[in-house]
Amino acid sequence: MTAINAVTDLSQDGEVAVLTLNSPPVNALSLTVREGLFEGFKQALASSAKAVVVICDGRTFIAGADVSNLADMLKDPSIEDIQKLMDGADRPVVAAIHGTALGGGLEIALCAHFRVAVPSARLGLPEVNLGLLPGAGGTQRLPRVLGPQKALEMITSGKPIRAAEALELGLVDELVAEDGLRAGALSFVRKALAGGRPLVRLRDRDDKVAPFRGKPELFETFRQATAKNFRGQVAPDWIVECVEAAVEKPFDEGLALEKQRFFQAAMSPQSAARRYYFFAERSAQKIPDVPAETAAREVKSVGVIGAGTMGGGIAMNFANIGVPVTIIEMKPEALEHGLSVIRGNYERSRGARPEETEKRMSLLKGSLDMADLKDCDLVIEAVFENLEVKKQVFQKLDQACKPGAILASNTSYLNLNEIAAATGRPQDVIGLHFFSPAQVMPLLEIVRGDKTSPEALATAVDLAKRIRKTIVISRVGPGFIANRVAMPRLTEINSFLLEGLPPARVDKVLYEFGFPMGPFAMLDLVGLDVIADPPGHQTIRGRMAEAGRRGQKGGGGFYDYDESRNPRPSPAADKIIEDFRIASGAAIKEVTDEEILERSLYLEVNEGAKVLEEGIAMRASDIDVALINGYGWPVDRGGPMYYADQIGLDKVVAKLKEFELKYGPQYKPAPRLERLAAEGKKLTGKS
Ligand code: 3H9
Repeated sequence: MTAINAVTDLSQDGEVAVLTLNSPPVNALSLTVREGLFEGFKQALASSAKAVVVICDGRTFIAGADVSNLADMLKDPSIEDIQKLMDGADRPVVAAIHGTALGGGLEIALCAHFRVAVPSARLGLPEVNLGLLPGAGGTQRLPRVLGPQKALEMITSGKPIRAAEALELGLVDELVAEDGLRAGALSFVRKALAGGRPLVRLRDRDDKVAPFRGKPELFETFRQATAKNFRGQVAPDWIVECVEAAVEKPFDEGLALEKQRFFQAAMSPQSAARRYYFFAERSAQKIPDVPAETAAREVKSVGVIGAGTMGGGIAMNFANIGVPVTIIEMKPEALEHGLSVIRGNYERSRGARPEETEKRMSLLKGSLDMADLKDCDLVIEAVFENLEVKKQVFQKLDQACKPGAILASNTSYLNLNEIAAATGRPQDVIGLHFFSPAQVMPLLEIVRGDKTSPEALATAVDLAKRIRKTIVISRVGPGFIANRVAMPRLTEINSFLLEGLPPARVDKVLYEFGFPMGPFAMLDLVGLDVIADPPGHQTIRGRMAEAGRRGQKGGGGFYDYDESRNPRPSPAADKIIEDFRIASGAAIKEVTDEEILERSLYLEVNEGAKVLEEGIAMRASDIDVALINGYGWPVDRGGPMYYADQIGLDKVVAKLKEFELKYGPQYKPAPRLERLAAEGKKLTGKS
């Protein structure tokens, strides 16, 4: 075996050269990796070997470009330099794939003549998730294997496909035994040599694209069908343009266009924000004082207290991964109703097969007796938000549950430390704050009480990954992270109305910024009666609810709705707003769209700075992860903390001071924000 460099080896197995890459964690295409591959291919092709296999050690095949250092991609050798060697090879080159062949990794594999994979492997071009498009020939070679329609779907969705599907589609030539990739690849290449199998250079293939030449309808239809999904994103349109070029133009012209678009995308603020988010999501899972090797407890069965909307949704998360759940209610009718709502949710979910619904429902057991929780490894309480009630529930849980069982509360607001103190095992008490609907929303705030043990935290993180939630760790404080940071913006809408701003105008400004909907449309969706007005302080939302306008679910809200829940302006709502404004003596103000946006967003930035100062969130980027996944903050903007850094904290603070004078003390800049601004620093760390 010859070491090519620190991460690449070249060995000879009979007449086959085996180029092995080992660059943990995911064999990303850093400069060292590219040097190893380039030099390795050069040597293998200069040797007497009759074929070359490229394979990776560790958990995965190459997972793509090194996203932590994209600028480094400009240094030679480039991926293209490696691909030219592969394309020019006069003997079979085989990519042996396990784990994930993603982005630049799949683009390297597409330059091999053949691909073999283990059944658990997945292949994809996920660049779009990072605001990018494939930049090493993916948009040109994939359509030449799959045809343009499937290639468009794969590249614009970014979703990897499984090895079995890849085999069916001809993207993979053979599946080999799960634990025998190297042997399988060698045997494949020997068969190819013995049979004189012709080498397939994808850049030369035309059969899958030729039938679509001169037919722009395919691309136009695709653009129209996906326009809404890709609202505001730059990369998807360029992907369609490049795939169209793969059909219409010679390979090298398509490649040149792809390269140009890739660099444009890489320079875009959107891609910078999405790459920031990629690492933010991963660092949010790390707890500095809980080492990664902390043993998580095994969770094989779960209990849920409360079969309401929240409890039912929580239970579904576990049934979906095959974990049995015991659901406790106080009354048989409530239990029956809760279980039937869950069944209905399963039946209505897309692509639901009756046998799947039955399988999941069979994992859910209802009970009226807490003693039935005695064998559960974890119990999540989801009763209504009342501290005394929750304390009583936890006292009972402490009696009913076995030692070592984790007792979790789904509280969205209350003091977890007080709840934990009601038990004799505060070290096992934790907050698991799901967002509604719990079976759909991606965010899970894991709330760490003062006495929560490292093992309980490690167990919660492990479990959250199993149910595929995006995690943020919060300390105890009212509203934790997401609700607390989002609240000032949602509270300020009352002032907007008092200043005479129509709900539709405010909603439009925030929608155009990238939120899925504006605050008024969101309140209508959630229900105007969900939150009570604070004592002695009536809001227009509260007044609407009193007047029977509860939102989409009944009576309309800030808008009226037709049967298909399409909103339209509501004279009745406008009258309530106007009467309220006149009664309160508030004067109409001139407010620009820019001010609506700044006031809305900077209130969140300011609250985020307070949450950081108080130590509720560990990092600014955790706040961004929480708001993106809990409140629909557009990922293309990176979240409120990142966004403020891009604007410049000095500018944000100056505006907050201006708004404080103009609109009131709610805009007073947080001390941490002022300090960072004065020091020329950023919330997200780097200055
Ligand atoms: C591209 O390829 C462009 C080309 O078309 C053209 C170029 C010219 N770079 O997610 P995990 C780190 S764009 C750097 O926790 P999992 C990650 O931060 C790229 N680092 O594990 C983490 O580090 P740490 C297209 C990366 O098993 C560790 O690896 N490719 C990269 O749940 C483990 O990650 C993609 O978009 C990277 N590319 O999932 C693939 N990937 O331990 C992005 C991961 O310090 N990656 N890291 O926190 C993924 O989707 C998942 O990481 C993967 C593993 C499925 C691979």
